[in-house]
Amino acid sequence: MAPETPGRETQETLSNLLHETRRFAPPAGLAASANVSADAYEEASGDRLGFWERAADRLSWGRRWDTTLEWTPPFAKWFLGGTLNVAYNCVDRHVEAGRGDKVAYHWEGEPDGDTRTLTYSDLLREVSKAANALTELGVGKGDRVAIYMPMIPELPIAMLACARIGAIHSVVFGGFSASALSGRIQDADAKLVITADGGYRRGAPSALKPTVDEAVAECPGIEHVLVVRRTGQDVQVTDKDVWWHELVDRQSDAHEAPQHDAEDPLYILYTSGTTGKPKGILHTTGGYLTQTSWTHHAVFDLKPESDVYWCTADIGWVTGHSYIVYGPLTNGATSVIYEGTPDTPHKGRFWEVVQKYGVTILYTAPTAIRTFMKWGDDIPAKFDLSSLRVLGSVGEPINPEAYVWYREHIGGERCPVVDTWWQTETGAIMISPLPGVTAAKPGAAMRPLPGIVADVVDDQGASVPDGGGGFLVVREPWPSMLRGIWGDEKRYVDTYWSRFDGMYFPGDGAKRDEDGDLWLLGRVDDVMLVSGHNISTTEVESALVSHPKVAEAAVVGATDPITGQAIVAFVILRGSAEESADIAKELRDHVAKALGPITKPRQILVVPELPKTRSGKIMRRLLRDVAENRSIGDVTTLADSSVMNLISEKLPSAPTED
Ligand code: 6R9
Repeated sequence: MAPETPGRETQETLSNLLHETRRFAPPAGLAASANVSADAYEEASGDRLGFWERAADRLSWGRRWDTTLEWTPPFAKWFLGGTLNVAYNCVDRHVEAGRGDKVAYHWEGEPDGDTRTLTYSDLLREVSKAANALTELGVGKGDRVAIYMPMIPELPIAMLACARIGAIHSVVFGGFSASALSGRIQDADAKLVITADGGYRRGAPSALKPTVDEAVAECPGIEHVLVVRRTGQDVQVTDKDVWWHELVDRQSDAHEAPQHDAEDPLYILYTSGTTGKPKGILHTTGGYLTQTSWTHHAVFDLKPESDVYWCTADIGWVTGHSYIVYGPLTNGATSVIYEGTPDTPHKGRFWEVVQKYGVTILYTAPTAIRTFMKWGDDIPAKFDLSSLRVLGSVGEPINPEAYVWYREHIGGERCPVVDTWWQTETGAIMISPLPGVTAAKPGAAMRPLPGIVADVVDDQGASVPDGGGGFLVVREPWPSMLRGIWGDEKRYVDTYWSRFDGMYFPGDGAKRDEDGDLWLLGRVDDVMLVSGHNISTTEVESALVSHPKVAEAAVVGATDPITGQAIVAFVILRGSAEESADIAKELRDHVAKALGPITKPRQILVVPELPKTRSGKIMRRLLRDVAENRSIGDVTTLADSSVMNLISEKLPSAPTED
């Protein structure tokens, strides 16, 4: 998500307040056998393009490229003249190499006992049949296919079938409304929708097909709707509908994977941003696959023979695209896919899945980690988590306390935690520790990966010195970068490339500490201006979360007659903590002690929940509306809209600074 208006024009630098001294060196065994060692940084800084060429050579190419990078700012083309097939790289080549019996996906449905196992041979058969079915439906290279599905194996199969024939998929998260779906279908001008009757969510079947019917009624360009039968719910069958089991199951399981150009489109994925129409982020094949594959190998230290890898994201978000589907499959990984929510049928479900499959690498989001903290340490303690060896985090800044909790209660203090910064737009991980190399600091994404040139700059675009804060930028093109916004070149240039000359601006604030390590400080649109100081939401939230009674916190700046903006904090207490009368004072003093008196919140509200997007990011914009007593703005991207009522009710009674 990048901002529509790039930050506050008067912004100087972000204050650098948080001091964290804990360090966690890589475990010796992991360091000794790590896929990537410290040399990679030097190798890449000496010859960046050569480094990415070697990463691209980890893939199978039909024809090797002629030109590694053609850079006409801000338009990049990577591996020009090269041809490949993404699905071949993800599936066929492992089968051809004799690894057909290896498990690609252990799929765990939400209802107890509902599981499926797909080997690479199974996947090849299913993807080939689906590719033949798409062809029969008249879908060809360059056509757009909207995919609106629950987390079932047919979802990655549908994506890979599109990739195989060169059709461009646009996955729309299965929780979105009919109008969100029809808007995305129309923007991409898709001709086919792939969906299911429904999926399971919180213990009950939840219908998808009626939403698709409603959306498709607004989309005359849709020729067919291909429907997987998952829940067996009654569906209204229209003349555009085709059942997956009737069409796909009778197809031949032989399909020759054609070669596509390295710059042919692979997918569009819509991000909502803060305002306005969602942006259709466009990714292409060669560069995208190179970087998702290499980063998955490097950042998670994936050993395909022995690891069981689980990324808990929904495939409807970029994390699922890059780190459930494309990255892991190119590397021949064995992955877990879980259909449901972490609390169904009980709050230990994730740990039960880790124990059942012997998960060795777990990749999840800070919002989930903070929820587990809130539920209590005793829940993961009931399960055997000793198989785990690497833990990852993505989606938001991870508060140091949440990081330490994750390391201790999930990782048994033996697993490195990699905090990975990236975006839908960047396609793959950009800034992260390497688990066998980096002595990581809790809460820091540390360094740009080898081959990535990122920096922190001030308002004028000059690098800030060590110890300073400012805007995160990327100075050089990278292989998996977005190639544009579907149908809107101007918006691509305006949104990402106009704030700083010649640099990509992701919309995030960051600081570089005295050692030169990077800390992400949240969206610059959320930065608070208190008595002339730019204060990051992340730092104040992390200070709150470092209090033993707090599990989650969100802070916003509210207009204040004296200080310009004042800090208003919304906190969720840990399971074991009681809400006492003087909790607000206790927390205010705690923040002042951690970060300095200027960051002392004016108000602290204890709330049962925080407003989050459907991908789990806190929506501070809505909290600002509450804090400034405005009517609450657009809530359509909110996961649970009733949360706002619970929060608004709290405000009038909240004590202010005495
Ligand atoms: C992968 C993904 C991108 C935005 C990004 C930033 C935030 C993601 C983060 C992080 C701090 C991390 N973000 N990872 N902030 N530390 N490790 O989440 O993509 O949904 O497009 O969101 O998420 O603000 O700009 P996307």
